[in-house]
Amino acid sequence: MTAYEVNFDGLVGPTHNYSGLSYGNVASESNVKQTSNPKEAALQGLEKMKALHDLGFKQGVLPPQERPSIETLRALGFTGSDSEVLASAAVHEPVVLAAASSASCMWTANAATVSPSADTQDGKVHFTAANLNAKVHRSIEHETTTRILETIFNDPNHFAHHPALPAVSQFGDEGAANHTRFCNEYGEAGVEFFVYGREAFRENAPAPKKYPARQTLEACRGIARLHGLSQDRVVYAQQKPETIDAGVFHNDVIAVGNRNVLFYHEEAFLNSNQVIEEIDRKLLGTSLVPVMVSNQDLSVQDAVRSYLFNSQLLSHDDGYMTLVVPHECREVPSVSNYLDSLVTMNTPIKQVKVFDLKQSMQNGGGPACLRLRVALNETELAAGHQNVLMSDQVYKDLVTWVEKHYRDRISPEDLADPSLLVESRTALDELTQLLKLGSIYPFQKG
Ligand code: SUG
Repeated sequence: MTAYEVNFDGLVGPTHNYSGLSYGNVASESNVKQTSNPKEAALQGLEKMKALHDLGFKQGVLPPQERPSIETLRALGFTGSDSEVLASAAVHEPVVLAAASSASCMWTANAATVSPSADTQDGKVHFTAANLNAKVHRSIEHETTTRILETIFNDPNHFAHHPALPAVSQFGDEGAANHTRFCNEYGEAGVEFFVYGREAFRENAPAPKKYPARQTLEACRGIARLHGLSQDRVVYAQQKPETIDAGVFHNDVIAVGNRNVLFYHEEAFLNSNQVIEEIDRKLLGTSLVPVMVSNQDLSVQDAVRSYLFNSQLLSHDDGYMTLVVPHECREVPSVSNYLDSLVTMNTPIKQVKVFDLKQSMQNGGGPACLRLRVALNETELAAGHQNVLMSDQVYKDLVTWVEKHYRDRISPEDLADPSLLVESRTALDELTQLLKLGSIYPFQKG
């Protein structure tokens, strides 16, 4: 049966802002307190979705979450009306208000880990929402993420959902940003590749010195067990600790894989050669094509600055691949030159497509951060919620919706504005009707 990779992009929420909440994420730290433009951010994201849909790729959209999260603020002891809760948080704990207001769920590569049915013991597609417990503002995403995924993939004959792993640092999990699947065809059994930043339970194991390693080996193993993956087709690899300290807070900032291709930087993994050999050995029906970028080609610093590896590697029917990169790749000369030579090399990557995603990029989110990949066969695709799949009409409706509800500037002080909460809820309520999702947000449940 034909199977596809469907990319589900996160729709940027109405509170998109720059609060510098992600220590270890260079862009987030360096753009703190800048004025954001949520309208532009959402339109940039939608443009990418529409362009990939127009190119014939399967594209879906995931709705943003309710922000500011009054629920979070109340759980931390703020009381009174919703406006009073906001006002009090702004005075007493502005950082907590910023965390409760972040639109960070737009980076759906961190929403969950997904294992296609061809890889799992029970033949279902498995989803585990990521606990994202390394950062306060992201740790509040997973409950709603699970609810949204259960709503979209709601047929128990085909889909299995697991709640996030226990939210402690030993099981820190950042979802698909650290997970790649290699295969011959999407519908055939593949190799699931889990990348972690540290081991929680082994003393003196290598770990970064400056920045946090958000993902643990123990979390990866837990997910592989939950999803019923065969150990014969799972590979674990550790990120180089120095690379995390250079700003590579997720593996998808230094490597991207699709089908039988792994595009990666020399400094991505500890024991690179072993890792490549193991993936190749476990891969059925094809051989791994490693496309390594060396230090000589490009420094890790330029990779972080440009987000070259936070690209989407997309397969065409004829076997060739397109690399979807952020515009910043054309602004860093070493990267731009590398891209020009890449398409002439003997690899399946034959085309580069550039997108302006600056609003998201300034928070450290490139093309790959904005999408969650779900490989589905035809039956599974038909069993999912159809109204979140991109079409000319859905695109038109969403652009109109953004134009109607979103602000074109948000500065840090605006987060305390009670009308931002009302605007956000009004917009989300209309969105759930537009996408026929029913009640998925706390405010809709009363
Ligand atoms: O978790 N930035 C996100 C970016 C996530 C990128 N995702 C992937 N690499 N897959 C993060 O660090 C910044 C929010 C702020 O500072 O306001 C933020 O959360």
